[in-house]
Order: sequence, then C-alpha cells, then structure tokens
Amino acid sequence: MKTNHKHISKFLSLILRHNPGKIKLHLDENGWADVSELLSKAKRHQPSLDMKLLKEIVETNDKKRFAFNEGETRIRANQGHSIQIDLEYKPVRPPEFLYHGTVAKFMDAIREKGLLKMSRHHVHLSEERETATNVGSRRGKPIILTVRSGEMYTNGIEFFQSDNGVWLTDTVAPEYIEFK
Ligand code: HQG
Repeated sequence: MKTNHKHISKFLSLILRHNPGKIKLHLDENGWADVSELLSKAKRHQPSLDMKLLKEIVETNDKKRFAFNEGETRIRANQGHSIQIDLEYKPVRPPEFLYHGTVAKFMDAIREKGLLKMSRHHVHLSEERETATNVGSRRGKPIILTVRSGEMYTNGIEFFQSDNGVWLTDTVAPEYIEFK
C-alpha cells in the first residue's frame, strides 16, 4: 500500500470501527456511514481525501477492510469493530482446521482460558497459516495455533466468515487448540 493510502486507511479504520464520534460521524446499526457525510467531516483531518481517493483505498486495500454499498453512497468496515454494530453475518461451516497467530506472552492465558475475543466482536481465525503468521508478527515472534474448527462445528459452535475472508467465532476453548 502507498504510504498516504496506509495512513488514510488507518484513519478510516479508527473512524469506521472504533470511534466515529471523533469526527461526529453517524453509523447506522449495521455499521454503515453516509459517504458524503464522511468526506465532509473527515476533511479537517485528511485534507487529501476525496471520493476518487476513497474509491482507490477501498479497491486496493490489502485486506479489503472497507466496502461500499451498491450505489457507493454508503461505506463500512468489513470487520474488526469494537463498537456494537450488527454486521449480519450468516453462520457457515468452517474447514476442519483454522489458524490463529499470537505471541509467547499470551500463551499462559490462552492455555488456561482458550482464545478470547478481547476488545473485538469475535476471535479472528484464518484458513492459511501464512495469514496467521502475518497477524502474529504484528506483535513479535509469531506462534501459530491450530484450531480444530471442524470438531467445534460438530459440537454446535457457530462460525461466521467476514466479507474479506476472515473466520470468526465467539471463543475457542483450550480443548480445541493444538498446543505443540
Ligand atoms: C490474544 C488485524 C490473552 C490474541 C489482523 C491476540 C487480524 C489472548 C490478542 C485482526 C487471549 C488480540 C485480528 C487470552 C487471545 N489471553 N491474550 N485468553 N486470547 N489473545 O488484534 O487476532 O489490521 O484483537 O492472540 O490482521 O491479533 O485490524 O486480534 O494476539 O485479522 O484489519 O489477544 O486484526 O486486522 O488482538 O487480530 P487482536 P488478532 P486489521
């Protein structure tokens, strides 16, 4: 991602996932913001942000973090919110195994309590080990945990998939994690 894009993408994540109040932006119950309202209210913080640049960021974002509605009049973050909104996910059957990237300092707690959603709405898991490695690397030397998602599903635990392919569930109890 271009540096300016990355900077604005971080700003959009903050506004659309965590703190719309920072620019007095209104999000509806499904997390959607009005595009023209966003552009005018973001102006003071991001003078270069116009519709053309916003479209470029939505299209080229490395993790497809944002999405427009069909008419491109509304925009929302695809996942990662800490504010209470309903993304209307449908439960789906996960693959047999999913991966989670973390770091050593969390391992004692994870062995004891399993994976918790912390400040997000769900625990985030990925289909590819490589993605989990990247996620863990944000915090240091990554440790990749294998989650027996197929077994969880068989036992009645729900999984969801976000528009950008992240697997989501409420909690992963320690008995479903392969600690090697
Ligand atoms: C850890 C980024 C202590 C967990 C990424 C993680 C991802 C525990 C941290 C997305 C724990 C939470 C999500 C427990 C889990 N005790 N620590 N019981 N259970 N943890 O950021 O999965 O750039 O909320 O291992 O690419 O790291 O935002 O979750 O280290 O897709 O789009 O607590 O965020 O995407 O951290 O990352 P996070 P995550 P975006």
